[in-house]
Amino acid sequence: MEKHMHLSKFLSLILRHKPEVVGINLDQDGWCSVDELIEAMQKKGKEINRAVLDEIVAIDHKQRYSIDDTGKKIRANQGHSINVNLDLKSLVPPEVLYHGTVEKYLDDILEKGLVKGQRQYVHLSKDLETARKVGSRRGQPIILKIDSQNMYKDGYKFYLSENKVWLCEFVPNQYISKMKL
Ligand code: HQG
Repeated sequence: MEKHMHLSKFLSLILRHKPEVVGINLDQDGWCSVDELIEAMQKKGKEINRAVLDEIVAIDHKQRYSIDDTGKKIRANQGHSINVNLDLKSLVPPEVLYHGTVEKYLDDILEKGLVKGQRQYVHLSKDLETARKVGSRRGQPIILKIDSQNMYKDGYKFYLSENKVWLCEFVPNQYISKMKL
């Protein structure tokens, strides 16, 4: 198990979904004060301090969090369900991107396209292995190949998060194909 996994999951909940669980607010760009966050987590009985928080941010294998240049603010790099402005620039995507999911969603996805659901964006990856891991969170993974080159040519926007997750608003079904594994 990853070091501090329980704390890191709680941090994701606060910084992406429900800051209210510890009674704090995020600003419109998703940042909050590191000191306030630590104090609020401590009040909820969590054993956290600045050194532990810095370690969580540093060792996170997906680099889920950023601390700003002043060292005083922290935010999640992607994955939000609350509306925050990450100020992402639209970029030219790789020719192909991948999305990992599971069988039970497949018919819906092939009919309606990939939708963002609770989150702010649909999450895509440049490599197959990441997509496989994302799908595996829910069971036997299914990998979808996204024709991002043609999507981009057709005017769809793609963004790259600080931690290198490709994001878009929606993937229409004509750009999606199921990979034979
Ligand atoms: C599915 C984790 C039915 C979609 C991961 C997925 C990722 C549809 C689920 C990040 C659908 C949404 C995001 C449709 C999409 N009908 N199901 N039309 N369109 N779906 O968790 O991509 O560890 O919001 O296939 O590693 O699984 O949290 O998205 O199964 O990077 O940092 O609806 O979360 O990162 O699930 O995962 P999610 P995701 P962290």
